[in-house]
Amino acid sequence: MSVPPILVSAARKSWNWQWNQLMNGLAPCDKEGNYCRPTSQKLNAIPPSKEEILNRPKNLLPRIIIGRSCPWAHRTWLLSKLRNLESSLELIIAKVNYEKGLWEIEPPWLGCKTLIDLYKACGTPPSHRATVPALIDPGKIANEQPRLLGNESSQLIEVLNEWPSNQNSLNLAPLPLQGEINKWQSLLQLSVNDGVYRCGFARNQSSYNKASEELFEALEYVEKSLSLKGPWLCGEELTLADIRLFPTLIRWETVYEPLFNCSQKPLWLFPNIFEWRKKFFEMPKVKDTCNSMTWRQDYFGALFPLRPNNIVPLGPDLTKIVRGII
Ligand SMILES: N[C@@H](CCC(=O)N[C@@H](CS)C(=O)NCC(=O)O)C(=O)O
Repeated sequence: MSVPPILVSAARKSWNWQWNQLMNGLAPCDKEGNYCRPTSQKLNAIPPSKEEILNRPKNLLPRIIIGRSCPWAHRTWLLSKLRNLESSLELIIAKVNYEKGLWEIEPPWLGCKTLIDLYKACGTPPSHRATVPALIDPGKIANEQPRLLGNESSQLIEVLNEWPSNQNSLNLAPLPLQGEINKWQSLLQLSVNDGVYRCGFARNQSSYNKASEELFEALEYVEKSLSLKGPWLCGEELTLADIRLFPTLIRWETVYEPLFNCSQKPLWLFPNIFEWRKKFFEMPKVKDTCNSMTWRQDYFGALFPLRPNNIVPLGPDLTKIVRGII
């Protein structure tokens, strides 16, 4: 027996109302329905000096707190791997608790089991969102009040690019390329990195269309630029510009295309971008930071209003996706 039209229409209206309530909490928007990412407060804490960091015992080293699925945190993880910071920066991988909607820390660090508790322990104001990535200095002696040194990934990767290491480390922002790196940052941050979220969290067709057009226009620009001057965004050298783009594009087929509707044109139809992504993925240590099953579980699990049936789609592993053999 089919459902009477009046019931369908009532269910639609009621579902739509509930959906908007849930989305108001998850993803604030302007009056046209465009997603507006809450701004992070810039922090101006000064990190300990290079000498001090290299002389600290392991348990008092600053920590970078990340979540595997978070693309913003992924940038900082890549920096710590590519610059061999393992001996001067400790890593904590927080896990999403889907039910409570918060990041958990296991085993607890500085007596804190959640990221929000850690932020509080650092004395951050209650209005501050507890997000990953977060760079925290436990202090140079035990039981000192820890300090949140930063939690804005764009800024943090610049800090980590200068972070001391006892091995020879890459410089991913050489002086002559800094202007170009900054230009890429302005283009990519809004249209691509945040652009995928603006597609996924759009409240109506026109806000989605706008975000999708801007996203694919920016990708066309990246494609053209790589064809004229590759293999990296700024030419011959891998830079922070590539680091900022990779976490978004490596999640494409796994999350952003199916869940955020980034489907205007498949990524494999951008051959230069596809090749760039494969080259990046195949660099030593990069694969260790990529786990597509965790990404699917976290995004599809945590973003309940976008996929209320809780089904996590299956799919091929990343090694096949990046090589285009799917
Ligand atoms: N501006 C931040 C954004 C970080 C961010 O939004 N992180 C998300 C995970 S992908 C988060 O921790 N959200 C938790 C929350 O908003 O409560 C950055 O670029 O570092």
